[in-house]
Amino acid sequence: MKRTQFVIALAASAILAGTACGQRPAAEQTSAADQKTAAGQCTPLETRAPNAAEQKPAFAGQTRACGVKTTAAIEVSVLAKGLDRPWAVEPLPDGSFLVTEKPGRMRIVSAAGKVGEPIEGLTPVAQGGVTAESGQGGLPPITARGQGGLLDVALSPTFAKDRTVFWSFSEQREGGSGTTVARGVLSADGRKLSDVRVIFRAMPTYNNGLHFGSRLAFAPDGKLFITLGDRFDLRTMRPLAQSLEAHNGKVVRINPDGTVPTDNPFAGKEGALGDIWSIGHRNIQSAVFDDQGRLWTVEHGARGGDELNMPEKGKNYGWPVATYGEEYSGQPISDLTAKEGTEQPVYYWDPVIAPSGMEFYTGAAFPEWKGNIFVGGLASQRLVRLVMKDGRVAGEEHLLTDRGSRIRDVRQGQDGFLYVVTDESNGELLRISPKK
Ligand SMILES: [Ca+2]
Repeated sequence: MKRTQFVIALAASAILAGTACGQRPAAEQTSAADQKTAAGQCTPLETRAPNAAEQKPAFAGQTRACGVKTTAAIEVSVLAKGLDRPWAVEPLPDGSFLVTEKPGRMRIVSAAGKVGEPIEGLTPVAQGGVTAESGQGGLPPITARGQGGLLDVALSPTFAKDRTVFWSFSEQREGGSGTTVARGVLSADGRKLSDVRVIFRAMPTYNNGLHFGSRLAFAPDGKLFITLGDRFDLRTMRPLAQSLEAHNGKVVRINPDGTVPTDNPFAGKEGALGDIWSIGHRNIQSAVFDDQGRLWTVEHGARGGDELNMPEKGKNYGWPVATYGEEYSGQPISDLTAKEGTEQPVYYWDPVIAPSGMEFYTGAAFPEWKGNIFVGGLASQRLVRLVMKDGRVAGEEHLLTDRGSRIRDVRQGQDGFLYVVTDESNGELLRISPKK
């Protein structure tokens, strides 16, 4: 959008909003919100009582940030519908979108919103917990059970040259399932994947349909980060989030060919999986790199305790030994919200947003959003906008609250608009653009 058009939109929104501060330019608006945070004088967006009322943040601004408001007028349009539980949307260089559907299909949605046929060559879908035979080319089947299915998709950083895509799924295995990542080459016409091969398998295999993770994010240097869940079960699986011998509750870092980078924190260490980057996570379905090359993640808490983290090499993010929130039963998870040797979240939510999908905004369409983080909300049925300042959350806004849709993923298109998919059986691909 040209600057003059933006100013007109801004002025229009100010009139519509009718607020005293609505007439100030966007940049000034953001700094005003920041000043309020610094002075501790603001109205937090969250006004409901926390589940774990006795827990206190470790520092000011770690939860319940100031409510902020986008000044530009926003237009939300339904680009496509009829998608079956879409889990990921990934903008392609030609303006179209790769979309995954949890039951086991990947499709291309054109820039105009036309939903394409399922792409051929993906792994077959196993039915209802039955161990299925390996599919075409000996590839493992996807199990679409519970939270499992076909999950994230990411383009190779060199997609323009090699047309390689990466995707995560819950794999049907002997004795259960586990998160697996595969790669393949998308044909020029976008109809078929070839040269498909598995590059990562989260272990151990476990027989349930819960907490698979699993976002894929490429670092600026081309390393692939995979975020994983703890597989939920309190006695058998959850404690493994602290173990270096299991992938439960980890962020993993690998080369795009599946090999382990030699500079990983536990590479070559006895009794540790060399692909582990960080430990002590619950279930991460949101991950993105910012413009400084830093990884950000948001993980699901239980009842309270969704967390924004910036996972660093070899560090421990606490789950389940030190954490905010409480069990779904109301019982404590841990007596501790902080413990030596574990990292504090940058920010946490109680009550939760139920996070899935994440984007770091760099576009020109909404200048006031530059450097903001967007997170999808499932149970909360909203798109969460976080204004960041010096590595902390300085303001929070909730968008799309009037639609009643579970937001599964959010990505920025090359046009600087945001694209969102909703987790519904008649799922939508939404476009968020400045109002003309
Ligand atoms: Ca944590």
